[in-house]
Amino acid sequence: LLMESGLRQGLERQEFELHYQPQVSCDGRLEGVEALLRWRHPQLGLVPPGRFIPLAEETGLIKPIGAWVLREACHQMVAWDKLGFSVPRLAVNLSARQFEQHTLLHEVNDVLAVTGLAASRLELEITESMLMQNPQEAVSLLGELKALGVKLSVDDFGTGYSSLSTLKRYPLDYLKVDRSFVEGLPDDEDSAAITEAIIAMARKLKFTVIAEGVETAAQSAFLANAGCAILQGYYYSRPLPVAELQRWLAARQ
Ligand code: G
Ligand code: G
Ligand code: MN
Ligand code: NA
Repeated sequence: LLMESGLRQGLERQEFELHYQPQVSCDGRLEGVEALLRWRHPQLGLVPPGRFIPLAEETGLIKPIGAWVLREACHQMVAWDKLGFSVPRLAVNLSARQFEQHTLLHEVNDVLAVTGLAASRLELEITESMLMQNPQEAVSLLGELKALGVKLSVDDFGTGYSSLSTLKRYPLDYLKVDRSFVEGLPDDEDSAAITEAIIAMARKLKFTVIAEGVETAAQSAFLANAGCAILQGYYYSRPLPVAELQRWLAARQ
């Protein structure tokens, strides 16, 4: 149903849109937003990324789509600045195919130059598997991205096979604890032990820890107490379209 030609047309017809999910510090300040891609299909309605990103990866269409995401989200940040909304940081997910490309460096450099967004306000999210596929390439690409001044984070941490000591070889700033650990908090003893251990070790290794999938006050309290710096999840807000995020921001100011 979701064919390659549909994806290509979707891009041409501007059917893609970004939703933004807030990330907050333990004391309730807005730390940033994560941009999350959706496809507003004329027949199917709002299609989540899990339904089309695999095909976009396979066909290579993720390259133009990913480039659009980066440009759109950085332009949005500057638009919020002008409107007086203070969104400190923007996180953008990268796909494996984008990460293979050397053009990524130029795309990031260009979008920062064109928009004037401070590099330190842009965070690029990569996954463990992207690091492990080609460790040498990853080290050099991440080093070059880091030299631009952008922040780097590892998404879905704990679901892959990398250890914190392996991650320390890369110039990463943030570590996002996967929501599968957060899900069981605070009652599941294994989830609690693993989450506490990850946070404690990550902190000693100077990563800033972000917890994903925080859905309850009890999870939030547990994570704050364990030393997690930044929280993201439905408890604070679902990913929101621009207008709704602006209402969310206005209500807090
Ligand atoms: O928003 P949702 O939970 O449905 O996202 C599902 C997955 O899609 C997540 O793993 C997320 O990282 C990924 N994703 C969301 N937006 C983007 C994007 O712009 N680019 C890439 N490559 N992945 C994305
Ligand atoms: O892989 P990545 O971390 O980029 O995926 C983010 C995805 O997680 C988004 O699709 C978003 O919709 C989803 N998400 C965000 N917060 C929550 C939450 O509190 N609970 C659940 N179940 N999913 C969430
Ligand atoms: Mn992510
Ligand atoms: Na994640």
